Formats: sequence, C-alpha cells, structure tokens
Amino acid sequence: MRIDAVTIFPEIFNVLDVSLLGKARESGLIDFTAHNLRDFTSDAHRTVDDSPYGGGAGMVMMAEPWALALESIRSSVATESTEDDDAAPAPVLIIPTPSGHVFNQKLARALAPEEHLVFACGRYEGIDERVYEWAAPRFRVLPVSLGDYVLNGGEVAVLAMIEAIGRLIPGVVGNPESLVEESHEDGLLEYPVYTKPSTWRELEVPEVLLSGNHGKIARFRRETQLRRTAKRRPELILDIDPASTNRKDRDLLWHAGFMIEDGRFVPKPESMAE
Ligand code: JAH
Repeated sequence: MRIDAVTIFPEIFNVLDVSLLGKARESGLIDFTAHNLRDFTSDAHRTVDDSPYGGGAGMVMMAEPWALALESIRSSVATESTEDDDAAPAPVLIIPTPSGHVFNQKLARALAPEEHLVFACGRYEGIDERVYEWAAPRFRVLPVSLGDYVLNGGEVAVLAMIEAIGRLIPGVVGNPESLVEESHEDGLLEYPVYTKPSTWRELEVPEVLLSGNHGKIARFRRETQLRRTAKRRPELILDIDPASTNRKDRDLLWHAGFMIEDGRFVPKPESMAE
C-alpha cells in the first residue's frame, strides 16, 4: 500500500520509522511519504494560512498550497486516469476532522485493501472548503473523525489510522490469529486477560481460568464481555442480534438493564427496575 500524508509538521511522522510499521516499510509492504505543505507555497514566509472570510476566531488553511501538494502526489503515481480507461481507481483522500464520519474497525477493514491512501492533515480552524470541492473529481474524498474531541491538528489522528489500517495488511502483523480474535465481529468489548503469576500482590486470577474446563472458560469470558459492554458501552448492546444470544446471555442482559422488544434489545424502562 502506498500512503502519503500532507502536513506542516512532517517530523511528527518520524515515529513510523520504529516498531511494527517500520518493519512493514522496510519490507516494502507499506510505502509511506510525509510531504511538507510549506514546500508548495510561493512567498518568502511560506504562508499556509489566512483569516476567515465572514470573521471569527483563528486562521484557515489556504486552498492553493493544498491543490499544489495534492496534484504533485497525483502526478507522481503512474498516469492521470481518463473517463473510459481501466486505470487504477482514484486514491482515497482522508481528512481528519471532528466533523467527519466516525473512523472504526469496519472503516479500517474497508481501507486496508486500497492501493493508495492520501492523508490531509489540517491545523488551525481547518482547510478552505473549496479544497474538498476541487479534490472530489480527483480523489475519493473521505472526512473522518476519531471521536468527539478536538486536537490541535490531524497528524496524531492520522498516526492512529495508519496503525489501525496498516496492521490489517497481510504480512504486517506477525500473528494473523490475534487479528481473528480482535475482529470485533460480535460487537462486544473484549474479556479481561491474565498471565503468571496466578497470585500477584494478594490478587488472584479468576479460578475458572486455571480449571482447564474450556466450556466454563468460554462462558466466563462471554459473561464478562456482556457485563462490561452493558456497563461501559450500553449503546453497543442495542446493536446485538438477539438471535446471536442464548438464554443465559439474555438473562444476564436482563439483569444488566436490557430487554427484547420487536426482535431487538432495548433498555429496560426505569419502572421495571428490580
Ligand atoms: C483539529 C484539524 N476526531 C479527532 C480529531 C481529528 C482532527 C482534529 N481534531 C480531532 C483537527 C484541528 C485541525 C483537525
């Protein structure tokens, strides 16, 4: 996979030289380049921002450096595609912004088979909106949010996305089995894990995990997952298909505050509290 990032702080991406993703780059599985947006300015001060039309706080990133940077990335890949050729699809242009689509494991999986991802890292109040209009015929534009909080810029969000996507590329993560268990297919939070010693500072590993009874262990883990999810992420319980649960699951979820109505889980009304 080819990955480009456009940023005014290309050094932030030096961390990709280390660890897992660094290995994937050495082996050629991931070809990553960070581009300095200021290299696409033409004034002595290398200006990338200006005040917002209509007034308001802060500064806005100017359109022209973005167009030049993104054009240089597009023209560095083979040929520009025309209308009726069977050339490569347009690269995906991912823009981290708190107002984007939510980035989750499903979106990471959808992006992992792509040939070329381009990340546009904004700073200040954001990028001139016309850049998105300009980019739409040249890229598959995708504004994404990692969650409802504000960072100082898109760079740290891009590092997270590169790690989430990169580890799904075959050969990047050593053990594909650990990917299977982490696939989040059941929509529940993970069960807690323990390792040696079995007693640590007077704290015990749950006895069932030492029992060797694999049926009981699976049930213990399932119950911990359901209880944890109901407590920490109750909105995820609403997405569980009741057909994927057994009687014990449904009993546990009842006691955790959920019931089945019209074939789906819903919160139990306060009046039904036990
Ligand atoms: C902040 C440009 N959802 C995480 C996230 C992503 C991007 C930004 N903030 C939070 C951001 C300022 C300028 C992007």
